[in-house]
Amino acid sequence: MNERARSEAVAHSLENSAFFMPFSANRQFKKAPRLFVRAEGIHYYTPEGRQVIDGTSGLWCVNAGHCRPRIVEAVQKQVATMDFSPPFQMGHPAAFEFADRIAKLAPKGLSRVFFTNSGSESVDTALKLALAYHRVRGEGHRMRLIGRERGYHGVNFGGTAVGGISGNRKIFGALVAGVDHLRHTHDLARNAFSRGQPKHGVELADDLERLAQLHDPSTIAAVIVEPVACSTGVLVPPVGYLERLREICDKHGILLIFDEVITAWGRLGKPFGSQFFGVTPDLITTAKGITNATVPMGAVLMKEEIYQAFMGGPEGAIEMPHGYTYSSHPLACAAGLATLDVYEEEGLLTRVGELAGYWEEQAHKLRDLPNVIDIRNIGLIAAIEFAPRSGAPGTRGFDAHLNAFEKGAYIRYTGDIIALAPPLIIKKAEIDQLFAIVREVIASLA
Ligand code: PXG
Ligand code: PLP
Repeated sequence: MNERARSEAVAHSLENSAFFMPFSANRQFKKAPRLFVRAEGIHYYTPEGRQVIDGTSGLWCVNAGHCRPRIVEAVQKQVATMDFSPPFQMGHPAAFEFADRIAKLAPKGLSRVFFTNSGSESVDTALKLALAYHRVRGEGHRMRLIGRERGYHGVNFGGTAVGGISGNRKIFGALVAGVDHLRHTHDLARNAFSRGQPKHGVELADDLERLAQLHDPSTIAAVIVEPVACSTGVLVPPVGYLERLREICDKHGILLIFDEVITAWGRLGKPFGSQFFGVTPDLITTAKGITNATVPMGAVLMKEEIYQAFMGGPEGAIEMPHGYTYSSHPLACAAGLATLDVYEEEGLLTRVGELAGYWEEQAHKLRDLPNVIDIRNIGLIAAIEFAPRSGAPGTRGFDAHLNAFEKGAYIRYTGDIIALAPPLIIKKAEIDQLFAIVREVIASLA
């Protein structure tokens, strides 16, 4: 069967498939599917055997590259030894070992780790921990949660509520009571084509002070932000912004949560983004690269004081009535431990420090292309924003995504923004290849 006939056969067979695809245009996709069947290193392979560069590390998660033998073998060994072990009132050694190794990499003071299975679960877990922490300390009046416009905190109820991407919220009703949002930090007029952190916008952090005064600071439990807001199209925090949020939180006894589902695990050249920015939150949510995405897993890291606040009751009492059937799943812990081995042996948690300058140079070379209204970058992340087509916003982004796939690169898009974040093992020559494809794609976009 030739390539075209095979694609048509696949397309035909998917058109009535039972699979309700997440965050996808189901009908459009099922008519013209884009499938991957194999992955290795920085590449995916289609059913026809075509090689496609993974320009976004899957969904910002395969930081060490695909199908790393060490991780594959660790998972294979674990699944044949103990497939599952109950996490409530029972344990298995790898869970303790993995938590301890994560805590060693974490910003100083964030010494305790709660396991979940995804970023969304990490976010809802962190929000519940924040509310419960205040409550056990006698500050149960702190019930409000503050997110930020254009923030993405996953899809569970808490995360949807504090999230600030309108399209992800508006059809789901009233969500969670007592939530408000800071203004976002996107400012093309002042900051277009910034390299790294934009210069303007520190004052946007004062929006937290405004909300604190509006609601009374003593009603606010926590503020959650992504250090770099990635899903919405890569909004890098203005210089001084995260520091100012930290100060305002300290002033009012508000917990600061950094959602590091994407910014952890070397993406910015440090184990955690908070270490890159030099601002330490009270809780960190993470997932994705924690297991190199081989097995789903997430985690919430917290300051010692938060953990200790729950340890005051009778010793036989369950301190935290929260957890998932699959919290600290043995396969996830095996994958996670092997992932940390790979990260450490290959220096991947700091490699981006050396690569980021080259990455930035190559990204900003696209500036001369038509319709490009902004390029922004930090660590091994870049976004290119296009002017919307008149009357058809979002179509340039989608066309870029499709066209790139045809030309041999998988890249994410949101609206008229494309986002690049390849595996941290990428070589300079491969960065050149990726940008060469992206250049051709943008040049061909009407
Ligand atoms: N918080 C942040 C900051 C995220 O980026 C989540 C929470 C939710 O994680 P889970 O594992 O429940 O999906 C995320 C996830 C994209 C894209 O292309 C980004 C995410 C997921 C899917 C696609 O921008 N981020
Ligand atoms: N719903 C029901 C009926 C359950 O029994 C459970 C777990 O026992 C859950 C939901 C939660 O599932 P999970 O722990 O996988 O998040």
